[in-house]
Amino acid sequence: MKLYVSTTSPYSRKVRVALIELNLEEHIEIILEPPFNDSTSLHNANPLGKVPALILEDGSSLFDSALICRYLDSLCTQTLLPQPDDWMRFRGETLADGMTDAAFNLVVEKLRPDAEQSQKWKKRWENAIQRALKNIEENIDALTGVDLESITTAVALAYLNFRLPGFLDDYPKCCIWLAKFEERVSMKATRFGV
Ligand SMILES: N[C@@H](CCC(=O)N[C@@H](CS)C(=O)NCC(=O)O)C(=O)O
Repeated sequence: MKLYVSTTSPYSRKVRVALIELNLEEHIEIILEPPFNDSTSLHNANPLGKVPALILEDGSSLFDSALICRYLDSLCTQTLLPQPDDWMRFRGETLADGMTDAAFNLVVEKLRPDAEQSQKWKKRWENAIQRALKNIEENIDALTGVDLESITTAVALAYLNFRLPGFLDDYPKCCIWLAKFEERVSMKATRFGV
């Protein structure tokens, strides 16, 4: 299998961390494919033109980090998924993914020329990040295992530190929790931009 990724993409990192935690690294070739290069191979793998995208052995493809993680998980005896009815764990993963969406939108907006940036949307995404962080901070003591919720949360917090430093300053429990999670081999091996 082949996995198209970008080294600065939080969604790519989520899948790469999951890959390592599932001990599947040897079965997957990582291909660096910055999405804004608009390569035909990425477009063939993912019509949406986004990373990550996974090419399966039969040449078909899957995309969207959450779906790819679930597919990879299905190949293993161990699992990163919560019990099917553990809705609060799924909620946690969704919250972290949504915070990453807001952060990514904000980062991309800030890359535009100053005069073209929307102050309204920037404020909206900043507010969403702040509310999500408050919620994560309140619940982070329950995040003790290694699963898709904790992986997604760790990558989302690390992405804020990478692209939007300062956001975590008011969330000490998140900082302590992230520092501990970042000691994992899977996090060290997938640092942003490397
Ligand atoms: N929901 C998707 C989001 C993927 C995504 O937005 N990836 C970004 C890189 S971080 C991308 O490829 N963007 C290119 C674009 O928006 O055209 C996922 O979880 O995989």
